[in-house]
Amino acid sequence: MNLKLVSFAICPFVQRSVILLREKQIDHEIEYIDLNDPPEWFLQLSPTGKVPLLLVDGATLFESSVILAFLDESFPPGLQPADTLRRAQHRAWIEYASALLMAQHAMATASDEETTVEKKQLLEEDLARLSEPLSEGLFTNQAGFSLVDAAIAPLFMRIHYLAEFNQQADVKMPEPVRDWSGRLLQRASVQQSVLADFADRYKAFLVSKNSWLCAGDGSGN
Ligand SMILES: N[C@@H](CCC(=O)N[C@@H](CS)C(=O)NCC(=O)O)C(=O)O
Repeated sequence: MNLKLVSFAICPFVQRSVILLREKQIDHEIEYIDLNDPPEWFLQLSPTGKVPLLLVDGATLFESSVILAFLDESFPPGLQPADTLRRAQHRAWIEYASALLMAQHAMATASDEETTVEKKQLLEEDLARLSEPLSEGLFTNQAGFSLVDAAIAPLFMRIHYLAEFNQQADVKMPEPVRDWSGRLLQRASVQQSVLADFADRYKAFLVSKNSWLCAGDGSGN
């Protein structure tokens, strides 16, 4: 199978696929595009105008959660639960992780202090909801890594870097969620899922969006 992932260097949704490709050691190519000036061929292929796209022997797949499931099902052993209810629950929490990514993006790109504080609080409330399913072991499987892990790790990475850029961005997480984040950020597939200069690129992106947290001297003031 010939696989080409169409990427934007700091996109968390693309990063999910890269994590899984690395976790499963699947051969693939990556093509980076500039989302500010997307090439015509990309606009022709992507119905939503968004990355990731996975080109599979020339056919086009879009939506990161669909790409994750496709890769998992095509390259055994599978990481999804065999039980249909549990499998559906994993899918549901992957959707939830997408909403969390949007909430974190809203906080990171807020252009004033008041909005930043408000968005941070919303993100913290949403993160707290992960505690219960996590403590019940919903996301664990025999392989020690699930598609929920792949879907949420990019969120934890952005939360981590944003707090490094500005300590006012330090997001409160219940202990089980913080532990989960720590475990995932240690994982080789996660660490190797971004370019070496990811932190610089992420910060430059936020500055370009007029982020209050990344303004000026980096102190947020
Ligand atoms: N629901 C999509 C979201 C993907 C997404 O939002 N990608 C962003 C980059 S991180 C994008 O391509 N944005 C371009 C645009 O909205 O025009 C998925 O999970 O694949």
